[in-house]
Amino acid sequence: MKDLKNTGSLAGAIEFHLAHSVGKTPDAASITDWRLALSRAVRDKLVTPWFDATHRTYAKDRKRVYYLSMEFLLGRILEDAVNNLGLEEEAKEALAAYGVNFAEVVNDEPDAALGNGGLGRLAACFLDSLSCLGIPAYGYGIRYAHGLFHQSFEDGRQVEMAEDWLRHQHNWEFERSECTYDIGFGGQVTETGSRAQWTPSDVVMAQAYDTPVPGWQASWTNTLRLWSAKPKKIFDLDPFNRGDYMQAAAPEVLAETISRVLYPDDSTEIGKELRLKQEFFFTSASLQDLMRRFLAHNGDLRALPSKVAIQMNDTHPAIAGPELIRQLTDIHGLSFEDAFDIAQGTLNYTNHTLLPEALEAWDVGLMTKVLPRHMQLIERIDDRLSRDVKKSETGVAPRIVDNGSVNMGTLAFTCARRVNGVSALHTDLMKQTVFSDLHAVYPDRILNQTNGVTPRRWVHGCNPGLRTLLNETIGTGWVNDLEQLEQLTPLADDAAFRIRFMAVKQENKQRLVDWVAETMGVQISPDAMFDIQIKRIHEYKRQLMNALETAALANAIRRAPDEDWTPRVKFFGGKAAPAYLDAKNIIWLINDIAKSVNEDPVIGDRLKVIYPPNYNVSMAEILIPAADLSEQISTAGKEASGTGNMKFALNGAVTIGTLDGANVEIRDHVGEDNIYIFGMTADQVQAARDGYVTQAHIDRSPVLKEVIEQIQTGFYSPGEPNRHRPVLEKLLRDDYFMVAADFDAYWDAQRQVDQGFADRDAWARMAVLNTARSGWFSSDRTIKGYARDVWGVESLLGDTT
Ligand code: H2P
Repeated sequence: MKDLKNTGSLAGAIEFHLAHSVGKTPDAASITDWRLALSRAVRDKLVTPWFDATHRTYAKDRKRVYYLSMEFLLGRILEDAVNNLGLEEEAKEALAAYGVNFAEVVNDEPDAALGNGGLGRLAACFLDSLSCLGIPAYGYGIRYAHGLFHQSFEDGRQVEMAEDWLRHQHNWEFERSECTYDIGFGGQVTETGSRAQWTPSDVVMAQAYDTPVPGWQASWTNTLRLWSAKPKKIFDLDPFNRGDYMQAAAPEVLAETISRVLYPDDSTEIGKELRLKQEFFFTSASLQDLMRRFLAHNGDLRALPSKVAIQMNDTHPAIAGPELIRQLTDIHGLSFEDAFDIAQGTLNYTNHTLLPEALEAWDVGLMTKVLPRHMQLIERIDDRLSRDVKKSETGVAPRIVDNGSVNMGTLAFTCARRVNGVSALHTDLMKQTVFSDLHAVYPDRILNQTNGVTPRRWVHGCNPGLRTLLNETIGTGWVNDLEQLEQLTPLADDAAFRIRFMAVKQENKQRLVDWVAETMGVQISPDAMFDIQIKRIHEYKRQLMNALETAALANAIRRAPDEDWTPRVKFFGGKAAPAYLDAKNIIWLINDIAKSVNEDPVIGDRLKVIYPPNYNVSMAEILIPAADLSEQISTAGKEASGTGNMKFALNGAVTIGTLDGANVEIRDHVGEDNIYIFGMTADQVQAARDGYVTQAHIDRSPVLKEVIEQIQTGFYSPGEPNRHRPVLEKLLRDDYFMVAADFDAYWDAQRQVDQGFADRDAWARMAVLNTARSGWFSSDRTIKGYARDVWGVESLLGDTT
């Protein structure tokens, strides 16, 4: 194939694009202009490997993976692409020739925040690993015009504003105006002969936008295809000519609403109908697209499972079951039974949480109104499930349609060949709790694939100091073979290496100190322990417990300031879903505690609390490399896996955590002497539910009691003692996540951490061992597991025949 590689210098390409794509001369160019020019120049370099990968997949007629996800939390793209292509030095030099700073240019890029948290970020890590491993794959999702909201604090309270990542040209994507599919809603179903015909009442168009996803050194490049909603008819000329511009624009506005915003997780007040439409919109477009690709080379629909593996990332695309069956029956004329078998052989489902509120259930009335044909098919799938239940003789019959709702978890499970959890503990709990009935019917279906994170972004990209140290110590192979980090294990006992390792940590801490000074105007000491909890704000993640412990520590310091305290800076970062009031109240309390602690001259540098607003991927890239202590303190049994926990350990932070999610596996890998585990296990949490009385736990803990009383009497909200009453009332009435029960164990573990950190040498050893033994948590390992156990696909890397 013709080499389209932009083989000229990067500098030349940047100049070219500055002139020809951006329309600027260097003297007039802003940082954003330089960014757009650099992005184009880098994107050019991706085109040849991208075409190559596509052609090789077609030529070999290989099985492809389709990862359907409502969320892809990509963060910034430019720096990652520059790193993956090995262009960092060249880019720096090219820009420096114009007096332009590379870091400033890459930091100008807005985050692509098309996700809420771990689920969306996992999808982004998976895209990276799929490309690095040379597995033919597409990510399919929604091109939201507005990603996760922008968070600011006003007097300590979260304020949300629409995010606007597409304000400037988005230079990574290729718009595919020719690639569109009709997506119907509502309407009627009629029967002609044995075939059903769905005539929707509303139709919008899904239009594709493609972003190439380069693997390490661009050896393979896959595609992220995001769908944007467009009207079938642009606007109504009649009302326009009458001067009724609003009515003229109505069809456009209505259609585009579908891909306008990313819904925040755990939001209870969402526009339910719109959310369901979003889910169907991208699922149907993706299935139509992959069927077109399949049919271009295959005449026999029965071959679909051998050529296509579809992953449903959570229940959000669970409508894929009925939609694929609809396409196979109503469009391609197969019988329901055949269509079901083909769909089920093709689809797989990942469960990411057992929290009941996150397992979607749609009202039957709403489903019937929005997707009448699908509702019919769901009933038939439910019958099929009942038949399988009878055959399996388990006696318990889970239903998809139950109590007037369509249970999407049960639907996804029934339609899937494989169902996986995201950590060993979570997968066990799936079998024992939420999916126990289905597991009894389909005992071979559930398997585990513990999450992972990409080392390209989460070490190589975000931690240049560690990258250099690793390259110098064990060579560069670790970047796409992370278990090579194990070679560091003996070096934990090498004093000289420990000093170098901690020097990198210190540099990263200094970088964070500077960032905090610059963005928040607060001075902190890089010699303090940096203790970090960053993630969505949710009661089960127990930021509240951390906040209460912070207040308790402040009390202890105030009482005895001259004691030998281990100085700490506690960082919090995270957003609460706008409708999740309890979580927003926790944010308010944290900010009030922060204010009181930070202003107290008696406490001084012994304790500081930093909560930078608008936590996102880019912020995580500054915080994680600088962490000494990683807070993973969820109620055991509630955090399905976690991925932040892995990023911290990889970057040499020591974890304080419960035996929850992947913390269990982190402990197994790093060794129990190199992690601080505390609190109840998942079984103990269950056992403690009966007769649980919050007040009894508080009464038993003078430390906690004091803090609760302070909050009650307005210590943290002078002049307004009732401000934080809702948090306390909730805690006292319904401490479902057992903050009070675990508090003392947490407090004790934190005091051990204080002692541990005071012995800097011993701490350094733990830090090195955390990095050395976290190689298993690469998403490359996870994706290899999916490829082998779930999808049955192979890498095409190295296969040049
Ligand atoms: C969720 C789970 C995490 C898990 C992640 C990816 C939904 O993410 O809660 O435990 O690691 O999916 O599987 P999060 O809470 O971070 O939004």
